[in-house]
Amino acid sequence: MSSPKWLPSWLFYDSAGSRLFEEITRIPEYYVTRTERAILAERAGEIVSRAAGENSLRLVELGAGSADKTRLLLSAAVERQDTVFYEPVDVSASALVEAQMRIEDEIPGVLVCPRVEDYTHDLELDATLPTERRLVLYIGSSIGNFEPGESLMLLERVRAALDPGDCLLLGVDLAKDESVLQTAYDDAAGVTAAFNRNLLVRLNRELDADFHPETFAHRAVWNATESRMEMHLVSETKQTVWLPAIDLRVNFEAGESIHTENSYKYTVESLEELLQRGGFAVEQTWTDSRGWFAVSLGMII
Ligand code: AVJ
Repeated sequence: MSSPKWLPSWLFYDSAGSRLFEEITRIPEYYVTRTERAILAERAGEIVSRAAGENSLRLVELGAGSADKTRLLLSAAVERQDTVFYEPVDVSASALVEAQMRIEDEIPGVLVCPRVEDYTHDLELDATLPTERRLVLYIGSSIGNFEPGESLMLLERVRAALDPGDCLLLGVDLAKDESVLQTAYDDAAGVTAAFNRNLLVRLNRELDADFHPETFAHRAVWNATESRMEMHLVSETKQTVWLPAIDLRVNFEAGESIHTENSYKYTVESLEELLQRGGFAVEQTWTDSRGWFAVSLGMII
């Protein structure tokens, strides 16, 4: 048993967890989604024409479409060209089918070509025409869940699947006042706490475990040294949990935590440095008026 205890944050996203995250994006304290959306609403045309240059654009998204944020970019692309190919890449076939139906229905001119693939392990894209460029979207601060070394590897892998002239649009949350971060990850309505505890509910269901989720307190902590928000589940009592499906007994001291998530916060400088180290030339970075979120366009030279 590792100490301190931890669980990987991808475990959050079973169907209940995905629904809870959708709910988080709408709570008043969670500024992340609406701040990025505001940047894209203002800048979509600029981003798309910057990425396209004189060429036509094919959009690729890592993840099955961040709903209305992706729509802003697709709509901007459809205004420049008759047909826009959109390739969402996701491990979940059902999420891809849903994205395909929604987008083809809502934005005439977009043709969706879904790819069931784990982009954290390998990425293979359709070949492009000589007059076509790719714009890969990795938005929503999804990269924030990766350790710095993993983020770099991910960008290098994306880069390897691209050709000169292709672009990556990377959206990251920026470091800011601790109290803003704190309330964003520990909201008054307790939605984030439910999202965090849902991990234990999932282990109960899928591994027959006997966690009592209500005996684990939700904690959101700003780690300034690492520039990341952390989420923890803290056992309020000394207890033992049994996970029969994997034949494991786990002891908790009162006050002992399970580290469930890191959400890295960048600066414009650290974002641009990451892109450059990943092999992209930074074309431009856009932020909102408060400087809370940044979207940066990198190009393969
Ligand atoms: C989906 C990874 C961008 O880090 O802000 C929301 C997940 N965790 N509230 C984030 C999350 C707690 C979210 N990301």
